[in-house]
Amino acid sequence: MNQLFETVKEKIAHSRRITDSEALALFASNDLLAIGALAASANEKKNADRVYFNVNRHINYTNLCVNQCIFCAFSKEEGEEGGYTLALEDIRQKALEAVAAGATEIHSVGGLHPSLPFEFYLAMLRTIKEVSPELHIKAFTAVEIDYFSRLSRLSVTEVVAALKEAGLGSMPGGGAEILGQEVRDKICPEKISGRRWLEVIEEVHNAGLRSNATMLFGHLENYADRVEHMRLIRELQDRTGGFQSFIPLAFQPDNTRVPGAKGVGGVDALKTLAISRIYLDNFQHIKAYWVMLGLKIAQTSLCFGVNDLDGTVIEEQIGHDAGADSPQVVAKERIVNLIRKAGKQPIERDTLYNELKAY
Ligand code: V47
Ligand code: SF4
Repeated sequence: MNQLFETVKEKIAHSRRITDSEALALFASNDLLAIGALAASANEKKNADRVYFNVNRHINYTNLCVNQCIFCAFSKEEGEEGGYTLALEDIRQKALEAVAAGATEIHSVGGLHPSLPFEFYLAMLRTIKEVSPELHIKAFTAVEIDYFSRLSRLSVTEVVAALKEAGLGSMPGGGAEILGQEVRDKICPEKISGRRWLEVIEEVHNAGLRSNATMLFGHLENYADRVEHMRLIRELQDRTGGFQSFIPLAFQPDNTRVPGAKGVGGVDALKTLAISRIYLDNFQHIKAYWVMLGLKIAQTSLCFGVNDLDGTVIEEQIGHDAGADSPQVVAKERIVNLIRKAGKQPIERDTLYNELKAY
C-alpha cells in the first residue's frame, strides 16, 4: 500500500483528521477500491452496519425564482410557461397524502418567489401542522432564510424564531452548491455568497435548529474546490455541531445552461462520497441521495462509507427536471431490500435520527 493510504488508514484508526492535501491526493488517486475500503472503515467505527432511511414526501411549493442559477432546470421566471405556485389547499392535500403513505417528514423547499409575503411561509407550516402535528417539517435552505429576512426586514434569528413557532422542525442542506466564490460567480451569480450561506447556517444552529449540508458536484468545479467546500463545512461543524448529515449531490445536466455539462459517472460519485466520509470526521451521517445518484450507485455507496439513503421521497422535482432517471418514489420495502442486499441493517429513522424501527 502506498504511503498516502497508510497515513490515512493510521489516521482513521486513531480518530485523527486528514488534511486538505491528503484529501486532494485521494481525489487524484484512481484506486477507488482502496479509497472505498478506508471510507468503509471510517463509517464502520461510527455506525457499524446500520443504514438509515425515512419515509418522507417532498413539497416544492413554487418553482418561480428571482435567481437564475445556470445548473437549475427547476426554476421559472414569473409569466413563463410551466411556472407554478401551490395554494395552501394544495399543500394541505399533499400533507394528507403524506400522512396516508406513513410519512414522518415533509421536505419542503422552493424558488425565491418574486412576490409572496413572509406570512405565506408561516401559513404553509401551520397548514402542514394542522394536518398532523407529528409530521416533522424539514424546510427552507439558507438561501430562502436569507431571502425571508430581507423580505420581512427581520433578522435571521427573528425569521428562524417565527418559522419555528409556526412548526419548522429542521432545515435541509441545499443552496450550498460549491461554497468557493469563484465557482459561485460562474454557476449562481445572484445567489447569496458562500460566506453568507455559512453565516446563516451558523445562526440557524445557534437558534437550536439542526440542518444538513450539501455539495453540488460534477459541473464547473475542480477537486480543490470540493476540498475547500468540505473544509468550510468541517470548520462550521466544529463550531456548532448542528449538522446532521452531509449530502454530495451529483449534478444532473439536462435542461441546464452549464457549458459542456456531462453529468457524473459512477467512479466520481463513489469516490466523492467516500472521501467526504473520510474527510468529515465530525459528521455522523453521509447521505447518498438516490434521486441524483440512481438507485444502483446509491446502494453500492453503502460499501463506500455511506450510511443513509434519504427516504421514499415522493414527487421530487429539482433533479427530475434536470433529467434524473431515478423513479419518482421508492417504496419503503424496496429501500429495505436494497440495504439488506448490501449486507447492512436497515433502520427506519425520523428526521432527527431517532430510530423508529430496525428491520
Ligand atoms: O440546492 C439544483 C441541487 C438542491 C440541480 O438536506 C441540483 O436532506 C443536481 O438540497 N442537478 C436541493 N442537483 C436539494 C437538496 C436536498 C436533497 C435531498 C435531501 C436534502 C437534505 C437536501 O438541489 C439545490 C441544488 O444544489 N440542484 N439543480 C441539478 N441540475
Ligand atoms: Fe432559484 Fe434555487 Fe434554482 Fe437557483 S437553484 S434558480 S435559487 S430554485
